[in-house]
Amino acid sequence: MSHDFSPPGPHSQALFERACEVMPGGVNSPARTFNAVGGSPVFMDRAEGAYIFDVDGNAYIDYVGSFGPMILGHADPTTVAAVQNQAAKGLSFGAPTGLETELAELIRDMIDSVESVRMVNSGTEATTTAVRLARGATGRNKIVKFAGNYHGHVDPLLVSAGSGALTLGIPGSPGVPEAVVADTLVATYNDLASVEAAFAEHGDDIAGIIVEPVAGNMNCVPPVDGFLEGLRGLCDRYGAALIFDEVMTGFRVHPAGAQAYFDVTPDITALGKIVGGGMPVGAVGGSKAIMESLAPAGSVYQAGTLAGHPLGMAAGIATLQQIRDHDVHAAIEPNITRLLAGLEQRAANAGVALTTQRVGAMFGLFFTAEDAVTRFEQVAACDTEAFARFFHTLLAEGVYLAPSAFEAGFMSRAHDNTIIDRTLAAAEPAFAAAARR
Ligand code: KE4
Repeated sequence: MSHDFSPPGPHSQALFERACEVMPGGVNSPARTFNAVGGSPVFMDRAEGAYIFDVDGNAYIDYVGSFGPMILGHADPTTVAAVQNQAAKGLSFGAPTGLETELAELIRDMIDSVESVRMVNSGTEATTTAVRLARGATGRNKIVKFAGNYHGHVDPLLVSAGSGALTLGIPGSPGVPEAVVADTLVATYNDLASVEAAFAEHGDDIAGIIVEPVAGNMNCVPPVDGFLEGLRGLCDRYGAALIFDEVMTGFRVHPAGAQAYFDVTPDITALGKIVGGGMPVGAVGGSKAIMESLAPAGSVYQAGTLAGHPLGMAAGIATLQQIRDHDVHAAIEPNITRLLAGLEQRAANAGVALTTQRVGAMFGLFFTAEDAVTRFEQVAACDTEAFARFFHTLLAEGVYLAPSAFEAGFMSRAHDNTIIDRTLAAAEPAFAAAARR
C-alpha cells in the first residue's frame, strides 16, 4: 500500500477549521487534539485492519486503535456484521434484551472476580459507578487514587489525572468544586508507602482504592512487583474496596485483564473500550454481594437510557467471543516484541534515548535515558519535544500514534509482520528527526 503522505491534507484542514467554529477545540475529546505535538488533528474517513485512512486519502498504520478498543483490527468483519444485523432490527428499545445478558455472561465467564455486571455507556460511567458502589457498600466516603491515573472525567476523580488532563497540563480542572474532591486522597503510583500513609491517617474512612493496574494514561507504566498485592492487603486490612479500573487493560493485557495477568483480585472492576468492540459500552463488575447493592436490587442508584444498547452489546459479544475463542494475545505477542526491539535498535542507531515498556498488547515509548519508568515524575521528565518531532515525521511516513507523549500505544491482531516492517522503516527518519534539536 504506497501513498504520497502529506498530512493533514486540504480536506482535513478545511474540516478542522469548520469544526472549530462549532465544537470546542474542533474535537469531541481533548485526547484527539494536536496541541501537545503542534499542528492540526487529521480527520479520518474510514479504517480497516491495521490501517486508518484520512479524508485526503492518506493511509496510516494505526497504533491508536480508538485509544484501545480495536484489538481485533479496524472493521472486523464479524463485529461489523453483528452490528449491521442488529441495527436492521431497530436501534434502541428502553427495555431489556437478551443481548445484555449474553454480554454479561461472557464477561462473567472470562473474568473470575466478576459474578454480576451492570452495563453503562463509557469508561467514565463505569468508574463513576464503581466509586459510588464502594462508598455505598462500605458507608465510607474517602477514595484513594493515584497521580497520573485517569479514570474518565468524573468530578471526584479528575484530580491529578492523566491522559488529556496530563497532556493539557491541567491536573484537576476548573468546575470541579473543592467540596467534591475533599474526600479524594491522591497517592503516588508504584509507591506503596504513600498509600500506607493515607490509610494510617484515614483508614477507617476509606471506601476504596481506584487504580489503573497498568498506568496507561501516563504513557505505559506497569505496576512494580508487590504494588498491586500491597493495595489488596491494605484493602483487606481496613475493609476498603479495591477497584481495578480496567477500562484500558481489560481484555487488552490478557484475555481476562490485568487482574489475571498479575494474579491480584479486585472487589470491583470497571471496563470500557474493548468490552464494546468500538461501540460506546462500559461495564462494572464484581461479586453478586457487592453488585446487588445497585438499584433496583439495592439502594445505590445508577441508571442510563442507552445502557446495554443493543448495537453495543452486539459488538461487544462479537469481540469478546473472538478474544475468548482465538488466542488473539498470542498472535500479537511476537509482533509487538519485534516492533519494540526494532524501535529500540533504530533509536540507538540515531543516538536517541528511548525506553520502551509494554504489558500484553499495549506499549509505551519514552524519550528518556531512564532504564525503566515506574513513576509519574519520570514520565513528566521525558523529552516531549523529541516525541513531537518523532510523531510528525512518523505521521508523514504513514504511521499514526496518539498525539501525546503521555498516551500508550495499542497493537491489534491485524498488525502483522509486513505492518511491523513498514513501521520500522518509517521509524528511521522519525528517529533522525527526534535526534535533531
Ligand atoms: P471513557 O469515558 O473515555 O470511555 O473512559 C474513561 C477512562 C477510564 N479509565 C481509563 C483507564 C481510561 O484510559 C479511560 C479513557 N482513556 C483515554 C485514553 N487515554 C480516552 C481517550 C479520550 O479521552 O478521548
